[in-house]
Amino acid sequence: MNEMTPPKAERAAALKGLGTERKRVEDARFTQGKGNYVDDIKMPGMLFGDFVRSPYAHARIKSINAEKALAVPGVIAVLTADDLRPLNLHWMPTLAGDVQMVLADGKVLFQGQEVAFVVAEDRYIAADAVELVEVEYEELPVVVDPFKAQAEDAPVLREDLEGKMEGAHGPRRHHNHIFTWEQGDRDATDSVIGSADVVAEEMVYYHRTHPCPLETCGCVASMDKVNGKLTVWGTFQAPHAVRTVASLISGIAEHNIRIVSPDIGGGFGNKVGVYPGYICSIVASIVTGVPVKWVEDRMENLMATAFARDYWMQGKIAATKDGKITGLWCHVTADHGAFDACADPTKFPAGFFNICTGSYDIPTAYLAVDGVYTNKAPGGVAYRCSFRVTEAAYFIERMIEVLAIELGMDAAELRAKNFIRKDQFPYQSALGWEYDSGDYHTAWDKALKAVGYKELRKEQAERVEAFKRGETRKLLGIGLTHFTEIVGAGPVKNCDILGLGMFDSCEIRIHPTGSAIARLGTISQGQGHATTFAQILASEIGIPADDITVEEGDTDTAPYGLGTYGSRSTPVAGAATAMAGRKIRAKAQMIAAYLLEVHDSDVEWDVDRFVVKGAPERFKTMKEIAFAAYNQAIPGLEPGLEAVSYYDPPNMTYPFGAYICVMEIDVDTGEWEIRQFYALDDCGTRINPMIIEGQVHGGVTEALAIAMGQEIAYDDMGNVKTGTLMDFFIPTAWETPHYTTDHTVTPSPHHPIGAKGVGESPNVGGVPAFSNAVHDAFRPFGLKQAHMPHDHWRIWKIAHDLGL
Ligand code: PCD
Repeated sequence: MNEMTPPKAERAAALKGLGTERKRVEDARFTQGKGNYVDDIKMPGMLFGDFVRSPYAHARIKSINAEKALAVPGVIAVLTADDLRPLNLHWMPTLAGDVQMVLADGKVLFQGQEVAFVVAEDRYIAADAVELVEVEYEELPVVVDPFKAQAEDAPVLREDLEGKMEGAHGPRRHHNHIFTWEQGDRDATDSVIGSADVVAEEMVYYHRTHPCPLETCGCVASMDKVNGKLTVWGTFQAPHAVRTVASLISGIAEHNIRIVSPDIGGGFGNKVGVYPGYICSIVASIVTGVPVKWVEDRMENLMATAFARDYWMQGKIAATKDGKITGLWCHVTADHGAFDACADPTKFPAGFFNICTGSYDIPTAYLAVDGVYTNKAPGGVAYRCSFRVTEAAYFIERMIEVLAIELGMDAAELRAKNFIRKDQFPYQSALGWEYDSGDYHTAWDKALKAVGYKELRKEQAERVEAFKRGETRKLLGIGLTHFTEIVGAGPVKNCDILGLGMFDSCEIRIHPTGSAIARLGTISQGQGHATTFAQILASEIGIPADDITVEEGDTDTAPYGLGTYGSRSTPVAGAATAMAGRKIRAKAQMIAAYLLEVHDSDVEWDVDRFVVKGAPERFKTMKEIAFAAYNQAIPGLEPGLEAVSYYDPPNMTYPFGAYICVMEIDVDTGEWEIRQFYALDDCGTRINPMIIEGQVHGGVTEALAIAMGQEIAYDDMGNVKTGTLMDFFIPTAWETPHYTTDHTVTPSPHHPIGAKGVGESPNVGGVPAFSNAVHDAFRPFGLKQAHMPHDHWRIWKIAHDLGL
């Protein structure tokens, strides 16, 4: 190296690559109000659509009269199912292999269901006209309870399926039954449980909730009749999949459809599914020949688009007297609402719920999930969760607590006794997964030490005594959780959605002056991909992250990929980015060797350049190589420096974490206060520690919301009781506690840079940590199980029922 060459560390720091707390490049526009969201898109002559929605949860439609609405100046059209029928678009396929009404066809099945679509010159005219559409309903009996839905004499909800006893996931045994999904060994599990020293049994309910992103769902559809091209800007978490499905449904050739996801104000799984609003806007634009915008309001979002959870999980867990777990049995009753529109990979109708053996070495297990129709909104999305993983983590982390009570054992000790050991990885779970890597004991010990676990238990015991003596009315709960996530779907061999294989992609173009653009098949909704993917690349190709543009979300320019959800971007598209970077580097090596007049194998990589082995003063930087790639004739090599990688991951990644919540509870008012929240995450190699911390803060706050108050609740008539933000709990700075974050690093052995996902982990681990804290506070007084959300009233009720 010559004297002018800055030292390695300095050059590496200038790249702002892996492990750097690089500031988010997207924030310059977000903090200045310069983002470009769907509702910012305004086009000449653009029309607006708005829905007439059903006030009833179950009713027959006798008639729809749009005369008065059509008489309003500025109203262009009112679409009903009858208008869509000739196009065969009055029903649409769901992601789960079911079909769903686009507009009510003969009857409605949930409150808020789309009945008619009013198209008008502006949004306000459309909204006024919605009020004037006269719909005559005949009420039908309503079923909101998934157990009652399975009764012999329960009303038939899906008349379109009558007599169809074969569903998308096997046989249906009742008119409101969707599927049964079984995993594991039933007989062996029955026999282990039948002969165990100790068995704990519990019904664990994870209530219905909703992702509720800041920006609701919406789109602008624009059919250009001159060149035959349909462009749709929308809040899509998977733009390429939307394009393919739109092409298959509409018959428009795929190259004539362009799907663009502009900036997205939070997704959280809410923006994975396909909603009637998209179809109606597209049809309206094709018919009118002008762009049509549809953006739902907050109440529509909460009532009609993609709910999450609603799982009734019956469990049995068996152990020896000294606390070694021998078996796990689980039966889930899954309430899918009126249509099965669950967003899961095709072969997994209950998502990855079979990760429910958690972090524990459980030799024998059995799981059955029954999907059921009710008069509720469809959905079942992965709200900050890799397809039903939060339900699974909540289930096992509650079962462990219940078992600890049964055994009279400390719950931290019970966990440590049953963790999969470091030397057991890769670990084959009883329900079918191969965990890639983990070091649970190290994380657990670090967490317990960090919060001062032993002292906390002592304090808790003293508190109980003081309570009994009448000296305090506050209890102390210590909520423990050790979770294992499963993120990064693929592999294509077992993961697809509607037949589309779940790989992902990255395409890199190096410009002659040594800067670059990378395009990916994923789409950020706030995660900061433009920041972090440039960091992966900077470390791979030696070009500063600041000189790399990352672009996602436009199907005309980005390579095909399956999008962003299930924390799959880092495990899949992140891997593609590294692999494409390595292809760039391989070509750069040949160019450098040519320029340096040595053999390819005589140069070696050094941060941002190739140097001649043994002669460090002779080198070519990536900047020089990029220029030469375009401007110098190199024998045997094409000009240019570009690469693309389509990455099909060999396995998922298995991030994990140890979360501990210390909570004070006032038994007289049910109020809670979080004294301490400790979150240790292990997501393998960390790309940007600052972004990871932000992800953890956001995810734990959503977990706080879910565990402590957030809920989509229905009354017996099927009315949504929590359809506004007055009733649906969103934590503000006031309720949100201080979080302490921590980490260990156990790289994924199969990921090119060893990274696992992290975005969902805090939600997966957070919910059981909060809930277990509530349960733990009441454990000394005999509480075994109480349903979430633990709002003040429900907590007061626990205390009241225990006679406190
Ligand atoms: N990272 C790092 N490192 C590591 C990992 C990771 O750094 N190791 C980072 C990355 O790069 C990014 C983030 O972090 O940036 C995240 O990642 P991930 O985990 O891979 O994930 P993604 O795929 O990207 O994303 C997704 C997620 C989800 S799924 C959700 S729900 C949520 C989360 O993400 N969402 C959201 N987060 C968030 N954030 C925000 N801001 N927003 C939003 O929306 Mo689902 O399934 O959809 O339900």
